[in-house]
Amino acid sequence: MRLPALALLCLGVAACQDAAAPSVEVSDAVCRPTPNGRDLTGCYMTLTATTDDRLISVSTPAAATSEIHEMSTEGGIMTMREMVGGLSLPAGQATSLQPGGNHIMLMQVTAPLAEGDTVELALTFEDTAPITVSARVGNPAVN
Ligand SMILES: [Cu+2]
Repeated sequence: MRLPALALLCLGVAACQDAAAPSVEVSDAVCRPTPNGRDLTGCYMTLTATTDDRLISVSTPAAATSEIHEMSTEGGIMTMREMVGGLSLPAGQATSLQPGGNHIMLMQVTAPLAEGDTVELALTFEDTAPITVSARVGNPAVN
């Protein structure tokens, strides 16, 4: 008669372990089109991690180089630069990459990106297993 209780206990533990595995939810992934022969563009998305994590790097077949950029103001001029150590993702908090702020920069884009295209972005995190997201090409929603 003890077997059913034991089986239930095991199920309970398995469920707990699944829930505890670090994961990141990605939504609203979008890359801007590359008109006029430009070979660089910005991508944006919202990331929510279940545990404190960091977005370490991004890669895509659509561009030779991808970097995580932050905006900063130096001498009154807005510039962007690669984020040292990646993007911090506090647990349970939606972290947005958006126009005018942090973004993913694709450089040396291999082919022009037009509205309606899709860009595969491979995201690497400190703790969470790598995730590939399909970003639509279009204009990001402005908040
Ligand atoms: Cu940039």
